[in-house]
Amino acid sequence: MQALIVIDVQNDFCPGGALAVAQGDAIVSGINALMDDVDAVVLTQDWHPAGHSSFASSHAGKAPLEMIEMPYGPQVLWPDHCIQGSAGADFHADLHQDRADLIIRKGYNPAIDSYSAFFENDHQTPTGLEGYLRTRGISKLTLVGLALDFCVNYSAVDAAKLGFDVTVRPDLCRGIDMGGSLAAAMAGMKQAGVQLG
Ligand code: VGL
Ligand code: ZN
Repeated sequence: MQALIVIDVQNDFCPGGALAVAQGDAIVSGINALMDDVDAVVLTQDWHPAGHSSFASSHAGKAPLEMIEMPYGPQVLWPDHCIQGSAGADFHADLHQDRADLIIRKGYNPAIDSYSAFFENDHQTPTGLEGYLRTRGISKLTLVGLALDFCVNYSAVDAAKLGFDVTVRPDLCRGIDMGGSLAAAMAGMKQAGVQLG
């Protein structure tokens, strides 16, 4: 059984959004087409409470893209984005969200960011997605979406570590690419046994 995992194809990560990824909207039609080829479609949705600890605005004197040290390790600070219930947190209007068997939300814990669809950024707190996939007998995953160097990367590496057979389709992803993050992510995914392409 094979699942398509669509990472964070939300308005705030598309052009005009609060944390826009260049050409983030260019992948939507290709993702929709891929939904026909799989047994299950899972969407992830970045879903932060206002004042989330990953927002630069929650830390006096800090600007977006600066780093801070959190109890669980270094954390990039972001502009306010994907606030629960906001238009920015909605899926891109053209994404076939009605095709989703499961929508998994992440980043709702005020104190911990969650890039990965499987674990929060403490690398310990599970989202429940692993159990969902295993109990449905799904062992093969194709990951697409936003952003390639953050949430797609963390999700793919965690999935490979958990023993899933993981493919990332870089043509159906777009990246943020800050300070070489895209090249590092590609190398890290390859190292973890993720198939790219
Ligand atoms: C993401 C930064 C902050 C992502 C989410 O979806 O890649 N990046 N929140
Ligand atoms: Zn976020």
